[in-house]
Amino acid sequence: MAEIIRTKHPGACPHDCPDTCAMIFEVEDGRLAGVKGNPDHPMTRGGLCVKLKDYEKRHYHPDRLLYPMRRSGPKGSGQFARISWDEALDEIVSRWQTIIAEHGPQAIVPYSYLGNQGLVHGLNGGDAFFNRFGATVTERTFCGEGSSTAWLLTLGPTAGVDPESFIHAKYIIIWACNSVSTNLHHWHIVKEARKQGAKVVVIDAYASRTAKEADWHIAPKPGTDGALAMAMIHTIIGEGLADRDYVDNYTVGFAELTEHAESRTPEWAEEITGVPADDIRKLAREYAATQPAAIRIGVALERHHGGGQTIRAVCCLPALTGAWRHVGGGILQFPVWEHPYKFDVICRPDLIPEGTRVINALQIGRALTAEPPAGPPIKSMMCWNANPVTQASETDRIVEGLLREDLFLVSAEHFISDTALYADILLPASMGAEMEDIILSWGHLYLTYNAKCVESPGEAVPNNEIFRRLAARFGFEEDNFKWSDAECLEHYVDWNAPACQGITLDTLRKHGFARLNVGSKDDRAPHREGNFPTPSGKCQLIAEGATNFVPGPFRQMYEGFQPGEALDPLPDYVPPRESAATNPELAAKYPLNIVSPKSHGFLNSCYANMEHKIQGQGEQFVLINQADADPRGIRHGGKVRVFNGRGAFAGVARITEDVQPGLVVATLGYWRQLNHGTVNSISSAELVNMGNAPSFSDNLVQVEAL
Ligand SMILES: Nc1nc2c(c(=O)[nH]1)N[C@H]1C(S)=C(S)[C@@H](COP(=O)(O)OP(=O)(O)OC[C@H]3O[C@@H](n4cnc5c(=O)[nH]c(N)nc54)[C@H](O)[C@@H]3O)O[C@H]1N2
Ligand SMILES: Nc1nc2c(c(=O)[nH]1)N[C@H]1C(S)=C(S)[C@@H](COP(=O)(O)OP(=O)(O)OC[C@H]3O[C@@H](n4cnc5c(=O)[nH]c(N)nc54)[C@H](O)[C@@H]3O)O[C@H]1N2
Ligand SMILES: [Mo]
Repeated sequence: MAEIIRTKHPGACPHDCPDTCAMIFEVEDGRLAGVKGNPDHPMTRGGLCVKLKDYEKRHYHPDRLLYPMRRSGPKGSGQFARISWDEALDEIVSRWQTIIAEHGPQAIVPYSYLGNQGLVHGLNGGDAFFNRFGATVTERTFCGEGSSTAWLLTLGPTAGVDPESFIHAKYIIIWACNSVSTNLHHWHIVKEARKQGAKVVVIDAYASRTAKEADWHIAPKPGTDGALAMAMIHTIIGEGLADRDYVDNYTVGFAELTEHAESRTPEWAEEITGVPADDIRKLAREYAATQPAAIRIGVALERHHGGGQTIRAVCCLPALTGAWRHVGGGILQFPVWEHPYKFDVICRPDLIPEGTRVINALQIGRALTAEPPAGPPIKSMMCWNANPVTQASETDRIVEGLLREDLFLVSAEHFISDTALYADILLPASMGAEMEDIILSWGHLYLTYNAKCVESPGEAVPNNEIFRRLAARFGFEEDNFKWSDAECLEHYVDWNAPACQGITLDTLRKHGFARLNVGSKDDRAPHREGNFPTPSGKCQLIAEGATNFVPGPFRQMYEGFQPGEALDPLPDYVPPRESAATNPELAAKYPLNIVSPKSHGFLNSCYANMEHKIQGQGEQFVLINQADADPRGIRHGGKVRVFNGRGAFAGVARITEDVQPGLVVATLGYWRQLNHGTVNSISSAELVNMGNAPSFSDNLVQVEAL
């Protein structure tokens, strides 16, 4: 028998996650036989998460979409028949041409997100095509636009503290981030820092896996963190704990912030947050006194109406205490700001016709039904790298929209997802090991390369090839549409940038990853002497002229974006929209707050259709406190229905002290096709007051036993 040879190739996890793990693909006989974490990578360290560790099973899953298909039954029935690529493309082109003739290209809406994080096949992969096409621009503010706006207003486009420098910290605050599940490869650095004496504080609405491992878990009511942060500012300034020398030299607005924070006492914050005033004082004192002190904020902090202003307040803390002076001191959001990607080349915002309308992806349900945007009707949508039916808010409306007989839906996918289920044409997309790319990271300071090492099964093709084929049919002549994937990589990274010094595409291909040339984790203190990339060059405690968003690559590169609405230039507590305090009428009907964070065992909705992953994660649960369960006749393990005016979903009750009275928690990702509704059936599509971010932590519900 011939010996079976296993070859190894550099890979990068393509999923939407800060870790962007460097992997090793193992190939046998032309098939992906296994994946390992790259042991040489300082963050991945040979480990992969429970989702990815058998990635080959996803590649060869029996349900994988392998051929183009056309709908052969009623919309949503799941009946499809195989067609050829030519037939699929012919149909798309002819349907779109008919729509263009009648309504113009803006009647067609692109819909994508971070199902794949590659520079070539990821988030921005179709932007150049649809911008050239003249389609409606869909702004993507799912994740991090509120926090990015707050960050840019306060600190500018800095990577902040290097996640690896946390090893030097002696006081670590993890704020609304469930690292053990969502940022695993940062968590082991935090654990090591703790071994070396750091105290780890987790601020989370409930006892998440991460909160349970902390030295101290602080549990504010959801959406009230702004009050907690303002009371910390009050205490730090009022008790003379501020580093006056740092403040005088490297910040603007200290006098205004001092005055503003005067009434934001810990007692005031206790009323709002439910956190005892003495705990707030203790937190502020310990944070100010222990250096280096590092804060890691999670995306979840932005998900209520005042999320942006909350993050502004938190971003002020390390400048007030001078934490930036130290290696391992400061704050971390998305280090992506120092990655040298050429988004203008990738997205080609210059191709967008002037005056093109913009709709928000989170509000697609409204746009497709009751609240169509001004301009031509939406007659077609193309969806790739995204699954709005499970992931976007107001699901029932989205489904209602996708069921419209006059809407032509094209879906490029790996599986018949909850969204693809409603497609008219399905296009099979390639997976990780089947296409070359550099995978973007928003959680570390490395470039990470992904080799193509196996052929796609069936007739699947990479996203970029789908857009190349469509561009050719429409006769688009720009270079973008002619570059091979490898040529794209040459053009999409600024290889001459100082951050790329010593790195070439060839060295990256060989080594799989490369640390950007931005200083070492052991001596990097980027704001030791100010140097904030803001208009003032200082940390902007007051941000004069602040508006409610700053456009960035995630939302859509678009030069034509109007500046947002004017915003309070000082950070403050802005209450949630849905709470007993702000909307008592609604709270009388729907008295419980709900938070719907990520599932440990799924990656957004990915993997939530794979039997063994569902077994690992367990069925959709609803965490509820005994005090809320008893009066509702809910018992542990019993079925419950969670509902409000927007919709309902079902789950299994888990009665636990992990959630405080008044709060329920149900995690995200479960497929609607396999469950009764999903968490997003109840979530509102209202955008928060900064960055048009989603309001997933700002929803009231009622729960009943079934
Ligand atoms: N396993 C796994 N990992 C993932 C993902 C996944 O789906 N599964 N998704 C990836 C993506 S896209 C992202 S954006 C990141 C997100 O990663 P995180 O930023 O960690 O986001 P979440 O898990 O949604 O929420 C984190 C924690 O915030 C808490 N929280 C929610 N609202 C509030 C609030 O108002 N105040 C406070 N103090 N806490 C609050 C939740 O209870 C939760 O424990 O994770 C990435 N990694
Ligand atoms: N309630 C609630 N809702 C949330 C959140 C929450 O915490 N709570 N989190 C929000 C956040 S932070 C985010 S980032 C969004 C994520 O929202 P989405 O990005 O829509 O989430 P995914 O479920 O990952 O959907 C990605 C889809 O792309 C497909 N895909 C993956 N790779 C490829 C590829 O290479 N080509 C093609 N064509 N398809 C591919 C996958 O199969 C999957 O169906 O969800 C948001 N929704
Ligand atoms: Mo996200």
